Amino acid sequence: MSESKTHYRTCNICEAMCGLEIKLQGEDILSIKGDNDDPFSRGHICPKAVALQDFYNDKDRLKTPLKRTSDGWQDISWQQAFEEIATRVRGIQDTHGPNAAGVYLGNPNAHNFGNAIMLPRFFKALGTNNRYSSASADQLPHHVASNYMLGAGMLIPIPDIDHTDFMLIIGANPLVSNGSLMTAPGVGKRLKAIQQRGGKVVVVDPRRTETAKKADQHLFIRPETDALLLLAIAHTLFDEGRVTLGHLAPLIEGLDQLEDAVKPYSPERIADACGIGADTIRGLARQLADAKSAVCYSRMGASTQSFGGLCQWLNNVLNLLTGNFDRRGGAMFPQPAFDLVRDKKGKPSSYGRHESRVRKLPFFNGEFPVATLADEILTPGEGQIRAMFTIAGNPVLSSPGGARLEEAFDALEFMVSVDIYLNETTRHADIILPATTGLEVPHYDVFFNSFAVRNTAKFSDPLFEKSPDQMHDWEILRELTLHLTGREDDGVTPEMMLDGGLRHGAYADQGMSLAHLRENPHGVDLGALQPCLEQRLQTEDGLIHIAPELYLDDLARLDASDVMSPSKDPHFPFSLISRRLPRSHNTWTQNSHRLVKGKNPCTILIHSADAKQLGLENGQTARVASPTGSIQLPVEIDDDMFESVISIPQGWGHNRQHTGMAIAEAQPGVSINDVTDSQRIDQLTGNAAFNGTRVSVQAV
Ligand SMILES: Nc1nc2c(c(=O)[nH]1)N[C@H]1C(S)=C(S)[C@@H](COP(=O)(O)OP(=O)(O)OC[C@H]3O[C@@H](n4cnc5c(=O)[nH]c(N)nc54)[C@H](O)[C@@H]3O)O[C@H]1N2
Ligand SMILES: Nc1nc2c(c(=O)[nH]1)N[C@H]1C(S)=C(S)[C@@H](COP(=O)(O)OP(=O)(O)OC[C@H]3O[C@@H](n4cnc5c(=O)[nH]c(N)nc54)[C@H](O)[C@@H]3O)O[C@H]1N2
Ligand code: SF4
Ligand SMILES: [Mo]
Repeated sequence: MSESKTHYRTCNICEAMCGLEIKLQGEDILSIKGDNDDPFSRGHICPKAVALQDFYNDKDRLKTPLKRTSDGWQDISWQQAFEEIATRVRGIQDTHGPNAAGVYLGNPNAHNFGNAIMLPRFFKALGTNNRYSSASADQLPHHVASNYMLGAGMLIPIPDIDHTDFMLIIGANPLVSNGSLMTAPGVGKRLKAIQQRGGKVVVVDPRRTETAKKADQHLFIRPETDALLLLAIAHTLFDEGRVTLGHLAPLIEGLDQLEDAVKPYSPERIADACGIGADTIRGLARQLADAKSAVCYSRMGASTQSFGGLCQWLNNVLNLLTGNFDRRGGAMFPQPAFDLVRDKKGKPSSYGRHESRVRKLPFFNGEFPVATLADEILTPGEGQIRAMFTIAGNPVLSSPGGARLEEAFDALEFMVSVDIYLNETTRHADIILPATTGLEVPHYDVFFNSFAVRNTAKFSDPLFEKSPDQMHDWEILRELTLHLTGREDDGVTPEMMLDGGLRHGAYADQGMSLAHLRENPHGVDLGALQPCLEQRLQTEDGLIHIAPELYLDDLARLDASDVMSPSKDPHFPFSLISRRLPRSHNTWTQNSHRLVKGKNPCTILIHSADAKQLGLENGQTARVASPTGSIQLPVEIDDDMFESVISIPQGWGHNRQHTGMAIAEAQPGVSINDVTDSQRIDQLTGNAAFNGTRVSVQAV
C-alpha cells in the first residue's frame, strides 16, 4: 500500500488565505480540511477549498497547447506555440505599432505569486499601453483613493476587524465572499467576536444579506446613493463638532476644503434619496465618533457603481475624521513580509499619464478600464488593438457588456489565452496555452498579505509535481517574454525574487526568508496590525491629503446626476445589483460537480410586492432586459430585497456555444453581464458601474 502523508498549504481561490490540511494516500486525496495550526485561519475553510481536487483532476482541464484550425482545435507543441505567437504578435506590432497588442489579466493572477512577479517583464517585452484587468471591474476606486490621499495605490487601509468596537459595512457581504480588501479567514467568527465584546456591526445594503442578518442593524439603501450617505455622515461630524483627528492630526492636509465641500449634504437633505432617515444617519455619525474604536468598510457595492471613486475617498475620510485611521480597531495598514509599497515616495504614479483612444478614459495602475476594451478592439484607426492576450481571465462573462467582447475577440487578427479551460473567452483565441493550477503550484500571497487583518507569512510547495510536458503560468510568461525579445533566460525564478523580498523586508531581523517559511509549513505569525502610517506614507510632502481636488471636482458630477431625485424610467423601472454565491468563485469554479450540484442558484431575487405587480410566481422564468441586452432566468421571491431592486448572481452564463466544460454546461445559468452596460462607469476612475443598471422584468 502506498504511503499516506499530510500536506499543508494555503487555499488560492479567494482572498481569505485559509490554511489547508490535505491528507493523501499515494496520489489520492483522502481529505481536504482546515489547518487548525495555521496561525491566521485557525482551521477555517469553506466548501470551495474541497473542490481544489476537482480542478486538479478535471478531465476537461487543458494540458496541451491548442491551436484553432479550420478543422477545429489541434494539439501543438509548446515550441510551435511560442514561435507562432512571437511571429504573429511582432508582425502586427511592427506594422501597426506596439499598442496594437492588448492584454487582459483576470482575477487568478492575484492569487499566483509567479504571475505577480513575472508579469512586469512580460509587459516590458510587449511594450503596449493597452493593458486591462478585472481590477477596473472591482477595486480600482480603492487604489485611486490611496494613490491621491496616501501616495501609493497599493497602500490600502484595512479594517482592524479583530479589535474594532463598531463596524459599518457598506456594500460588502463577507459572510459569503469571505472578505475582500480585508483578508480575514473565518470572517463570520471575527464579526461575531465584535458583538461578543460588546461592539456593534451595521450593514448598509439594498439587500438584507447573509451578513446583514447577523449584524446588529441592517439599513436598506437605494443603489448608488452611498456617496450621499457618506457625505451626510461627514457633514454631521463637522456640524455636531465631532471631528477628532487623533494622532494623525499634524499630517492631515485639506480639512477646511473638506468641511466646505460636505456642507451642502445634510442628512435631512439626502435622506429620501438614500432611503435612510436623517436621524438614523446622524446616529451612524455619532456611533462612529463615540465608539472606543470604529471603522467604516465599503467594498464592491460601493466600488462598482457610478460614484465608486467618491465612495472610497469618503470611506477613508470618515475613518480619518473620527480618529480611526491607522489606529487599533480602526482602518489600519498591514506590514507584509514581502512588501509592494516600499520606496514609492516621490515616484510619479501612472494616473492620467495616458487617455484611452476611443472614449478618453483615464489610465491608472498602468492600465485602462476594461469597460472600454471592446471599443479599443472594434474601433478602426491608429492604435486599434489587433492582437490580444487574455491571462487567467474570462471577460466575456465578467466585464460590463461582456457580450460585445465576443464580437470584439472575433474581430481580432490574433488572440492568445493563457488559461486552464476552453471557455467563453478562450474559445475565441487562436492559441490557448494551458497553465498548471492550484495544487500543483507553489503558493505565497504577494497581494493578500498586503490586505490582511493580521500580519502573517506562509509559503506552500506544490502538492503534486506537474507532468513534464506542463508549464506553470510564470514559465509561460517567461517563454513569451524570451520569444518576444529574442533574449536569453537569465535564470531568475519567482522563488528567488520572493526570497530576496523577504530577506530585505520588514522582518529581515527576525530571519525572514523562503527557507524560514519552508521550515514553518503552517505559516509564521507576525502579530496584530500596528499603527505604522507615518513610516509607510508615500506622499511627496509626507502629508495625508484628505480632500484631493479631483474628488472635490467630482462632487459636481454627483450633484448633476439624478441620484437626488431619481427619474423613474417607465421602460426600465428596476435597479439591478449582483450577488456572490457561497459555492462558486467568479466564472471558473462551475465545472466541479461538488460545487454545482443541487438547485439552480442563478435566480432573480425580487421583492414580493414587485413580483405581485408583475404577476410573477416563485420558480417562474422571467426576462430581464436593459437597453443593451436581455436574459431569462427563474424568479425567487424574497422580501430581503429592497423594493424596485433585483439581484442576480455574477459569474454564470456557461450557456453560450459548446466549450468543453461539461459540468458547467449542464447547469449554465445566465450571464448578468449580458445586460450590464460598458458605457456605465464611474467617470472619475473608469471603474465599471454594475450596480444600479436600469432593467425591466417581465414574465416569459
Ligand atoms: N456584474 C458583475 N460583474 C462582475 C462582478 C460583479 O460583482 N458583478 N465582479 C467582478 C470582479 S470582483 C471580478 S474579480 C471579476 C473577475 O473577472 P475575471 O478575472 O475575468 O473572471 P474569472 O472567473 O476570475 O476568470 C478566471 C479565468 O482564469 C482561469 N483560471 C483559473 N485558474 C487559473 C490558473 O491558475 N491559471 C490560469 N492561467 N488561468 C486560470 C479560469 O478558467 C477563467 O478563465 O468579475 C467582475 N465582474
Ligand atoms: N463565494 C464567493 N466568494 C468570493 C467571490 C465569489 O465569486 N464567490 N469573489 C471574490 C471576489 S473576486 C471579490 S472582489 C470579493 C467581493 O466581496 P464583497 O465586496 O463582499 O462583494 P459582494 O459579495 O459582491 O457584496 C457586495 C454587496 O453590495 C451590495 N450592493 C450592490 N449595489 C449596492 C449599492 O449601490 N450600495 C450598497 N451599499 N450596496 C450595494 C450587494 O447587495 C452585495 O451584498 O468576493 C470574493 N469572494
Ligand atoms: S474562504 Fe476562500 S480561501 Fe478560504 S477555503 Fe474558501 S475559497 Fe479558500
Ligand atoms: Mo474581484
